[in-house]
Amino acid sequence: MRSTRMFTAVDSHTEGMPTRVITGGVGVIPGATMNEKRLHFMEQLDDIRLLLMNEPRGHAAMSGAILQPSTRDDADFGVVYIEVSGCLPMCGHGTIGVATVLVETGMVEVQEPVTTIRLDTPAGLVIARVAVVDGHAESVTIENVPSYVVRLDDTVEVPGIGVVPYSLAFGGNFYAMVDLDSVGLPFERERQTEIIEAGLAIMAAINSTAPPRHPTIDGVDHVHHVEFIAPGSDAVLSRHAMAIYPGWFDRSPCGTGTSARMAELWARGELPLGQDFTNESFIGSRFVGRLIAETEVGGIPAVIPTITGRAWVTGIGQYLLDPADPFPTGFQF
Ligand code: PYC
Repeated sequence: MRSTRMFTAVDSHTEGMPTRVITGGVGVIPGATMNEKRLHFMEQLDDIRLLLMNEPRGHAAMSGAILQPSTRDDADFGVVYIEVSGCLPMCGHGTIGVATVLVETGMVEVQEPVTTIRLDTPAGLVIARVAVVDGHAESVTIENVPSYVVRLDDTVEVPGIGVVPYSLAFGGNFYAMVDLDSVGLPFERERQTEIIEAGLAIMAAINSTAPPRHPTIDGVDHVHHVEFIAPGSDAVLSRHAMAIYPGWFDRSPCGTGTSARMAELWARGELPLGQDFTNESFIGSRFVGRLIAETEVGGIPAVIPTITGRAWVTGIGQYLLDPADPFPTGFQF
């Protein structure tokens, strides 16, 4: 067996969505902050993401997280999120996966009933509180970065669809929230191809006419997620199909998307602080969110969300690159 690269990983899934936690093989990514590391990785080391996320080692909806030393004194680990579409500033299901893996593998000192892990993410400090019973990570509550609304009840002209009403919010990534009814599609997995096509068209239309820009995080300046809200959803229980660039659905209820949705409901006066909000994914798995504080981001009113979900370890792997492999960066099919 020959290999020019070897990465060690602990694979997990969070409410159905994979997180491949890379524990070795990348080295320390240059950068004074985790966002600088993310930007450096995207520019100089993206081949690693492609190798680990694309087929044949990954698949079209693959997602992961690279562990790094923290760049801040108040955090235990740093994280660079990777997925098929690039490097996210923050990923909720991925953070729940990372915290579960750190506890289950003993990479942190485990305390019962709660192990607190402070994570340095490109979007800011995220605190994970892991509920531990008999050494097992039962669930994880993450305290996310400040989330805020960019626009409420705007419209965008989408080629092939027409005028689409949407709201836009940030919860670690930017999310366009669109009622599925408004694009004439039912909340049915059989219609996933049409839903994805509508999502990609809406992202492209917003990005070409009115792209958002985070006021304090460099390089966070586009929409790659459309949260299609199912009929009957409200500020207590919401169901959605999360369409993600370049063409896949989140299997989990999407932690950063749930945060953006709670920021939207709060801005509408429908979700007060301290009230549970259940968000259900396209496969029926659930996160429970809650807003715990008001704050601001670059002068914009914002809220601090928490998200609770579960993750499970699915495997431990070593991913290799044979020098003769004809697909050193994998491929998408
Ligand atoms: O859980 O935040 C999330 C997420 C983002 C993309 C896929 N999952």
